[in-house]
Amino acid sequence: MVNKTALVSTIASLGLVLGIASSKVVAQMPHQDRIQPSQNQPTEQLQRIEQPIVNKIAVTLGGLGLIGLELWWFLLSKPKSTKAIARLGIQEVTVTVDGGYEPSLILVQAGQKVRLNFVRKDTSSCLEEVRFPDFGIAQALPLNRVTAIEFTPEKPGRYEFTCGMNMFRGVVEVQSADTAAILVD
Ligand SMILES: [Cu+2]
Repeated sequence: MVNKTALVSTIASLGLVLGIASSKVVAQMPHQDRIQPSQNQPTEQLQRIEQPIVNKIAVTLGGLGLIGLELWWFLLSKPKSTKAIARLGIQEVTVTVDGGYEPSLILVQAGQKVRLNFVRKDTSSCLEEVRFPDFGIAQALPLNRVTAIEFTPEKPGRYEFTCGMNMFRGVVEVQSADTAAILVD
């Protein structure tokens, strides 16, 4: 958390420095025009002086927009994780498939059966199949229906699942039973 905050402030200040630097460059533009006076008509010179002010505003707004985008990316776009709830010895989670997987990070315990209930709401053919290469699973997901995928992860680790074209990804994070107990306490 501390690292993330530090990273965000570093990026934000970098963005500010860049913004200031580029507005300085823009501010210097009229001077260059005076050093090298053009032999064109006077109306064109007037237009040249006006342009840097517009550029300055554009650069400032652009910089602020970039900073906002960076903050959003680092603070709000982290993957949604869900810890599986075990019922009758099965760890069950519903995964909504709509422009990706939600949740895209699923936390489970090792040595216990996992059941992921996929519900595909996305009509694109890209997401019509889900694959769990580590468990030898490739399953078609019919639209607007629950498709249960079951496996029992024996070893702790991160197990990726993807769409049929390897474009969208999710992760099943398997924790050892001991670690999971500590986290609950
Ligand atoms: Cu795909």
